[in-house]
Amino acid sequence: MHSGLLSIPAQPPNYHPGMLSPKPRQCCGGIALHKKHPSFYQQILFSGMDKIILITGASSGIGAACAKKFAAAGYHLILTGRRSERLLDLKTTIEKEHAVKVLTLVFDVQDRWAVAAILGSLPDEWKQIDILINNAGLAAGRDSFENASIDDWETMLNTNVHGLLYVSKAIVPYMIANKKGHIINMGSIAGKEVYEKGNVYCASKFAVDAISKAMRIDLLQHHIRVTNINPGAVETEFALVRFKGDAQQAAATYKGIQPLSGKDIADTIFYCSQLPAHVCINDLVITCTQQAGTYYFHKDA
Ligand code: NDP
Ligand code: 8X3
Repeated sequence: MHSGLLSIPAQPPNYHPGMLSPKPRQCCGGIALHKKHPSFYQQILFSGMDKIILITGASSGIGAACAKKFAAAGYHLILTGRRSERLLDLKTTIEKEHAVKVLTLVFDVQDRWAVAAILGSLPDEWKQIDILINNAGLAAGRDSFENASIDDWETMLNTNVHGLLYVSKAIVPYMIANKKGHIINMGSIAGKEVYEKGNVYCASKFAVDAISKAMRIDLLQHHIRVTNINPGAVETEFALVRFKGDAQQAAATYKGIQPLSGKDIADTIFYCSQLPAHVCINDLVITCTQQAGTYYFHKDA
C-alpha cells in the first residue's frame, strides 16, 4: 500500500510569474501520485464533519506534539518536514492509535518550487484545510554579530521567514475558497525582545510577528484567523540544532529550570484553535514559570 508520503525531485516545476501555484506536473507532487495510487485516497472517508490540519516541522518537538494532540481530537493530519522516516513513524503511531488519516509530505520549506508544487497540487480530499500551523523553524548558532556565519543567517531567514511565507501563500487560497481557516504562526519570545547573540534568529522571529499582524489585517475579509504563538524555552531538539549537535551545550540551555515541553505548546495551540469562530487570539507569549523575558531565569542551584 502507498505510504502516504509524497516528495518531489529538486528541479523547479513550471512556474507562472506572479503566482506560487505552478501547474501540477505529471512526474511529481500530489496530483501525479494521486493518479498513480488512487486507492490510497479513495480509502480516506472524509465526511462533512472532518477537520484537517497541516503542521509544518512535524518530525520533531512542538510540531510532533501538535500532531499527537490534534489527532487525539479527531483531526486528519498533513504533516511536513524533511526527515521522511520520522514522519512515517509518526504517521504509523498515530494511525494505530486514532481513527484519523495522516498524509506526510517531504520537502524543505526553503525550496519555493517544491513548496508550491506539492502544496499547490494537494488531492481534493485534503484541500479543506481548517488549520495551518507554520511551525518549521530553527536557530543556527548563537554568536556575536561580528563572528556569526552568514550561511547560518541565510538558513534562519530562508526557513523561518521565507519558508513560512511560501507555505502560507500555497495554503491561503484553499482557505479563501473555504471561506474560513486558522493560521497559527510559531513566533518566539525572541520575536519580542532581542538578546545578546540572538541577532538574526531574533530578527527572523520579529519578522514572523510582523507577518502575523499583516496577515491578520489582509485576511480579515476572508474570515481567516491568525494567531502568533511566542514561546520561551521549550525542551525539544531546538537547542541541539542551534548548537550543531553539541549535546552538552544544548543540555545547558535547560539546566536548573523546568522548561516548557512540546506538549505544553500543543495544548496552548489547541486551546486557541477551539475557541468559537468569532474569537481570535492574536498574540500569545508563554514561558515556563522560571523564565521571565529572554534574560531573566530563576535557575535551581
Ligand atoms: P525542533 O528542532 O525539535 O523541530 C523543528 C522542526 O522544524 C523539525 O520538525 C524540522 O524537521 C523542521 N524544519 C526545520 N527546518 C526545516 C526546513 N528547512 N524545511 C522543513 N522543515 C524544517 O524544534 P522545535 O520544535 O522547538 O521548533 C519548532 C518551532 O518553534 C521553530 O519555529 C522554533 O523557532 C520555534 N520555537 C522554539 C522554541 C524552543 O525553545 N524550542 C521557543 C520558541 C519558538 P526536519 O528536520 O525533519 O525538516
Ligand atoms: C527559542 C527561544 O529564547 O532560545 O525561540 O530564543 S530562545
